[in-house]
Amino acid sequence: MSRYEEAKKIYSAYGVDTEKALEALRNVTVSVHCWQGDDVTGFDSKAALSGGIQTTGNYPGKATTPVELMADIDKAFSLIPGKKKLNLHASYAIFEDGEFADRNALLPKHFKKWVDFAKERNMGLDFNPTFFSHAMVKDGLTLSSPDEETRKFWVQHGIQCLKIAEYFAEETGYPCVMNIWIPDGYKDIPADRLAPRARFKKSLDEILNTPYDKSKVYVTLESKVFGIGLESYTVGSAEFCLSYSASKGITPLMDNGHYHPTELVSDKISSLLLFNEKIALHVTRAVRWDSDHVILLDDETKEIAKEIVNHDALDRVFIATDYFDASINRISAWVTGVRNLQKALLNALLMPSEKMKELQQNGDFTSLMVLSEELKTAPLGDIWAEFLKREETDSDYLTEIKKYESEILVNRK
Ligand code: RNT
Ligand code: ZN
Repeated sequence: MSRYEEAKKIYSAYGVDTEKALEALRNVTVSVHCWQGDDVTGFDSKAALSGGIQTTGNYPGKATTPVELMADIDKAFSLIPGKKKLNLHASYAIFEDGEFADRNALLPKHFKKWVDFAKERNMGLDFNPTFFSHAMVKDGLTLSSPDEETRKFWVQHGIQCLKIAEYFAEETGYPCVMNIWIPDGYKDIPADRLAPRARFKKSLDEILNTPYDKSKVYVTLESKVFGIGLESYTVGSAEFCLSYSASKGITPLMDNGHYHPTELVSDKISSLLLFNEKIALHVTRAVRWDSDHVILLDDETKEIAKEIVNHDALDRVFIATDYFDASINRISAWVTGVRNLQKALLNALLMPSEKMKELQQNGDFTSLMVLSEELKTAPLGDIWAEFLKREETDSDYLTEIKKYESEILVNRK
């Protein structure tokens, strides 16, 4: 009997159908962030990464052109099983023949190459306006800026991005999730916490009052607690973003690096599911701060996956990755992180969740603990290996990536 067949029997003794789990995992789409490939640099500006986020490390071989980034995405995606979408940032606009458009003048045509890329791969695109790494970020502020010229510039950027998101959806045939995150905040204690938030609210209204097709574009709003250099105050806090999303009928987005270290997104998902038709996630790994380390198969990733699967919410949660490690091979970072998220989902799909809920319901916490602990050593790896095999991604990916590194990456300028 194959290892898969053996493992299937073990799971079936727990009442779990591994075929059903594999089928469910096959249908999960993960929106993979493009910015792992070039340390969040983008192509539209020479400005350093700003906005209180940071990549550390200078591993050789970073993509510096659209052609390189696309090649690296292809390499990574060939080693990642399951369904993928590509998540782009506005700063990844591709200009041709010396043409240039600033963020407030970006047009769909500046993303045509990405659309072609996605269509050739029968893949959807998600999008993000880029409110950082730009000269018009004044005193760390964008949509909440007291300077009207600055604020208007960024409002226009948001409006242009909505048009681009709509274009993505129309061209690819897949809905586009457009996520708004602004870095705005203060290093030190503000005299007025209200006014910046009022301006942010007004700016969001101005962007979202522009008509767009809500069946094609899902606008999400991502909150945060603090950034580097913005330690004391963040305009787009959790309360602001949740309240705004609810009032405006857009989708809240939680990034699990954006909360106090003892606060867990896994505990927040159920509440949001009760009040929202859709919710969105940026899955990352925060080490002491929003450090955006590569996702591991750790307890919180598993618990996040469990909360999605357990509540039958795979079709209600937009799952995206968001991390950027420049200290290791970037393609390996991509592949390892996305695979770990998928492994966590598989782990959740392999739980007898109805039975476990029943034990809780009946107050049998003894049995629940024993079962939960037993499941931790069940043969997840054999089911995962079967998934890779069926998806034709069961090669030794590290060897492939090392080969790509020595043939391609190290020769980059
Ligand atoms: C920053 C947010 C945001 C960014 C990307 C690049 O703290 O997590 O999502 O990481 O937009
Ligand atoms: Zn994020």
